[in-house]
Order: sequence, then structure tokens, then C-alpha cells
Amino acid sequence: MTDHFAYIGLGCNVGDCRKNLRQALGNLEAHPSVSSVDVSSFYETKPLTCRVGCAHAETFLNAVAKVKTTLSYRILFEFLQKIEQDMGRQRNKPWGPRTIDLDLLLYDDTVVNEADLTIPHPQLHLRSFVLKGLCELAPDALHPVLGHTMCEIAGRINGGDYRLDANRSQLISITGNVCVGKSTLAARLARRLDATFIPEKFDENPFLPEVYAGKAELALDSELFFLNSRAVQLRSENLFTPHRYVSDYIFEQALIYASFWLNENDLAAYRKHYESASKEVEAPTLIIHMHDSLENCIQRIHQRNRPYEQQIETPFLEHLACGYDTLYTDYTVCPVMRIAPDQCWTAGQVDRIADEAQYYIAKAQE
Ligand code: PH2
Ligand code: MG
Ligand code: MG
Repeated sequence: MTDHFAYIGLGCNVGDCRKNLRQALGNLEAHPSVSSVDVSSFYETKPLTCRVGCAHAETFLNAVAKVKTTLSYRILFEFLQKIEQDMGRQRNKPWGPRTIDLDLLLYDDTVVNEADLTIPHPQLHLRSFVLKGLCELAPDALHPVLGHTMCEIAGRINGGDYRLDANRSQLISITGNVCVGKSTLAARLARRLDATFIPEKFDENPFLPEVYAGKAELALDSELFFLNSRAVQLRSENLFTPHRYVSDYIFEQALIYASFWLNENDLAAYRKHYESASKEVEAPTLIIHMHDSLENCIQRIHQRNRPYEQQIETPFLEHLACGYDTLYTDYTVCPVMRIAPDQCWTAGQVDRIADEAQYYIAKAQE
């Protein structure tokens, strides 16, 4: 009989959770076909709810176990359900309180898509409360669908917890420095994902060339023009649910640019407009951040040869790079996937990014 390695997510939010987790682990260990159970720390997590204002007020206690077993994934899955039932889990509400929840997260590097069972667990990559334990036990293990380590996947969600939600529009936003390749990738991803491309209307901004040419007094007009045009493009009521969109910018980058161009007074005035406009725009479902060396960006700016961009110098690009880094340091609006730009030139590489992106957005409900 071959040994298999499975990872199991444990969760509890009613009763004595420490005791319930220990009891579930004891039940796992007691199975004659389970030869070892390693367990992560037990950690408290804030409940991720199915929708705003729905159940799950109680804090969860979560952990992950690594199980060495000769059981098939199907028998192991049934065994987990039996433990849940024996421990008094009521399955009447899918998101109801639970004395114990045992989720089969990974089984070797097997990919399963059966009616009642999906492996890897379809939300694993969106949940820090699962990835925390996986990172303790197997930081370098590869996610069989995404092909990245648990550590890298955890970095994308940065401590946040997300769910696939077909009740909202699916907005993928590409970010990165000037001339890193955002629009090219955005357009190609949109085609590949059957999404609508939302391009930044830089060529409609009458103030932009003048600002780059040194007319600081037009900077506020230029920034307000962009703010308004982006707010119209991304306004929630202008986006259909659950239609897909790919934009070549994010709304928040406005502040990074504005803080470079505007003086203190103008920036304070701008912030007010920004705050009120930001309430109406749709938050992204996924960000794809492209990074590259500033030298490469400058080289491409020269190749692209948009006249007003030719004055761009390193300090401006440094300001932008630093602004994005700061923004993403504690960003928990949506997952952030980081890619190097040379990954997106061949059709195969674009397909690969599209497949990964697709895994982070909801499919339309049938
Ligand atoms: N499980 C859920 C839903 N929400 N939130 C946290 N923090 N931990 C969980 O284990 C959990 C959840 C569905 O199983
Ligand atoms: Mg669960
Ligand atoms: Mg479950």
C-alpha cells in the first residue's frame, strides 16, 4: 500500500474549540490506515462570512494537519465527514456554526473535480486562516493547480480572507510602473478571459502633456481629469454582474501620482474629491502587479516614444514604484498577484497568467 500525504483544515467556532480540535485530531490518528498526524499551531481567526451581515459572529479556532495515510482521497473524505457527524456537527446550514469542520485541502498533488469533492480545496488560495497552517507545515509545497508555493500564495492575500462571489462584477486590475506593459497585458488577458478591457484614457487628458512639460499650475486639473474619467469607468453602476473586466490601472494609484505632482494645498483639495469618488467605484477582485527594473521601464519609454513622456526621469519612476510597494504592504482589498513583465510575451505565458487569474475570480452561476 502506498503512503499518501494529505493536508486537512480544521475549524471550530462553538463550544470548547481547543478540545474539539484535539478530539478531531485524536480521531484521525486512531484510524488504522493513518500512520502519522503532524499539526500546525492552533490560531484564532476572524470569521469569514458568506455575505456581509450573515451568520458566524464567533471567532474561529483554526489549524492544519498533515496526515500520512494509505487511504484513498475518497475514503479519507468520507472518514472526515464521519468524524464531523460523530462530533455533533449539524449540516443543516452550509455556513452555520460548527463544532468541527474538517476540510480536505490537498492530497499529494492530485487534482480532483467531482460533484461533491474538489481537491485542492477551491478556496484554499483565498484564505489566510488555512494558509497560515499550511505555511507552518509545508511552506515550499506547490499548489497543484497554481504551481506556486504555499508561501507565495499566502503572500498574495497578505493576511486577508476572500471568497469567490458571483454576485459582483469581476474586475481584474493590472498595475505597475510607466511602460512596464500593463495595457498590453490587460488587453490580451481581456481577450483570453472573455472580459471587457477598461483602458486608462491618458490620450484624452488635455492637461497631461503640459504637466509633463513643466506647467505645475495645471497638475491639479490633470489629476482631477484622470480621477473623473476613472470614476466613470469604474463606477459600480456602470459595471455588470457578474461580467468580467480587465483594467490597466487601479483607482488607488491616483493618490500615488497626485502626491508626486501636487503641492500640499492642492493635494489636500484633491484628497476630498478622491474620497468621495472612491465610494462609488467597484473594488477590484484581483490585482496583477507587474514589476521591472526602472532602467527597463525607461528604455521602453524611449522605444514607445510618446513625446510628453520623454522627460520622465528616474525619481518619478522611483516615486511610483515606492508608492505601489507601500500601498501593497498592508493591502487587503483583494489578492495581489506579482509577475515579472517578461512572463507575458508569449501566447503560452499569457494563457498561464489567464488561467491563474481565472482561479481567483467567480464564474457566473448557471
Ligand atoms: N470556515 C468557513 C467559513 N468561515 N472563517 C474562519 N475564520 N475560519 C474558518 O474555518 C471558516 C470561516 C466555512 O467552513
Ligand atoms: Mg470549511
Ligand atoms: Mg467543510
